[in-house]
This record gives sequence, structure tokens and C-alpha cells, in this order.
Amino acid sequence: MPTEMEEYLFDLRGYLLLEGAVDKDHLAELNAIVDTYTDMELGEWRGWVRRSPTVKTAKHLHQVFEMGEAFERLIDNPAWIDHMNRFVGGDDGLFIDESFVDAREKGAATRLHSGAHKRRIRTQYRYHNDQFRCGQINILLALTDVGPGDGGTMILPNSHKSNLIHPAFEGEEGNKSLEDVEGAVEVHYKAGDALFFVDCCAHGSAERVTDGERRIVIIRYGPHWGWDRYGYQPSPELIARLTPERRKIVQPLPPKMPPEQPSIYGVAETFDYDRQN
Ligand SMILES: O=C(O)CCC(=O)C(=O)O
Repeated sequence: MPTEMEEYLFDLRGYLLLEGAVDKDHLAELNAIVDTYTDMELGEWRGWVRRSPTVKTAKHLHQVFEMGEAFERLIDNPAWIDHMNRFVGGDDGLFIDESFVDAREKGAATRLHSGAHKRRIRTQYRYHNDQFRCGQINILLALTDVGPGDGGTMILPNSHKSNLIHPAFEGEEGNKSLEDVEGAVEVHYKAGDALFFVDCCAHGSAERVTDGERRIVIIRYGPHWGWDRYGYQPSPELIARLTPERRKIVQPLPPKMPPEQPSIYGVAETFDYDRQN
């Protein structure tokens, strides 16, 4: 479980840095797998993995759990799963609505986006009566070191509670480089560190100005009733081989429940209507 101090800091700033969330051997496995996918073209499918058809400034390789067991281990990684349950809201169960590798080189940056001023339900931050109820919490796991100049994630601390739009946004979604966004902090990662933040914190990344590649894995968790951001589905093979704990997070509800067929996870059979909140 998160410590009292972690809860305090998460509430205060909207993010935590989990150092050493993945060890060196696991990192080596993840990187070796990613190496076999980085030649994919825009929009290409390889099995159930897809490179984003629209993101051109970086390689976004979606559906990472389809890449192999080393990625499956991230679903309920002990470094963050209890934090996730606590901050999304433990009784409800979790769902991952997006997972991808972001591999990028010199010149790439991510514009400033999100922020509590939008009052979006999907990405919201809530705390009430000792219960956190965050709509979306992101894990950004570094597969390479990300130091000054390497295009670190930038985040505006406390903006998960902000009422006003940051002046650096141009209209609703700005295209500013984050370097000159007053109040933002740049996160420097050691490979294996994970940034854990509620999505309604305004964020983006600095421009990478160094040679080489920045590689991170992004996994977005929310409550169990969510739906995949792009409508991607897990493969039957992945569902069959996941542990029950991991399967419940990747596919908390089966896509359809035909008449006369009990739900394969028994949700309808066990759902307690009196306890629903
Ligand atoms: O790539 C980054 O560092 C920022 C990621 C981001 O903008 C996002 O998760 O929405």
C-alpha cells in the first residue's frame, strides 16, 4: 500500500516517482522485445500489436501485453498495483484502457495537454471520505535513462486541482514546447523508474535535443467499467494465458454476454447491487 507520505504527496502534487519499479533483468527483457518491433510502419499490425497510424514524431506501439510475458508482468507490477487500487478506488477493480511503447528520437516533443480546468470525468481526480476515485492514472515506465536534454516528461504539479487554464495553453490544447511553461517540472528517469500520475495533471514532454532514443512504456489504468481508448481488444490467446488477477484488469467484463450463458467471470452472478456505489 502507499505510505502515508505517498498519499499526502500524491494528493498535493498529483504525481509520484516510483524509483526502481522494474529491475535490470526485467528491463533487458522488455528492451529486447521492443527491439523486434521498432521497424514497424505507421498503422502496421504485427499480430495484435499495432503501430499508431497517426503519431509520426515517435513510434507508438500499442497493445504491449501482446508482446510477451515480460510485458504481462507489468499489468500487476508490485511496485505500483496497490497504489493503483488505492488511488483509482480499491473496491471497484481496475481496467487498462491503453498501453503502448513510446520510442522517440531527437526533435520529438509532446505538447502540453490535460489539466483539471477541463473537468473531464475520464481523467478526473477525486478524494472524498478517505476514498480516492481517480478516473485515470498513468504509469510512464522508462526503458532508457532520460536525463537533461533527453525529452523528459513535464508535469505541472497541482494542476489536477487547478481551476484556471495555464496561460501557456493556446486555446484548449496548446502546442507550446514545455520548456517555457512556468511552473512545470521536468522528470528525469533512470531506466526502471516509473512516473505515476493522475491524467488530469497538465503534462507533456520536453523536446529531445540529444542523439539516441528515449523509450518509455505508457499504461493507463482506470475503474473496471472503462473501455479501450481506441476500441482495441485483447487477443483470445492473451486472455487465455493471463493469470486470473491480470485477466481481470485487461478484460474485467467479457465483451458480450449472450442470453442463457453465464458471464465467464461470473460478474452478473456475483454482483452485489446493494453494495454498488
Ligand atoms: O511522453 C511523455 O513523456 C508524456 C506522455 C504524455 O503526454 C501522456 O501520457 O499523455
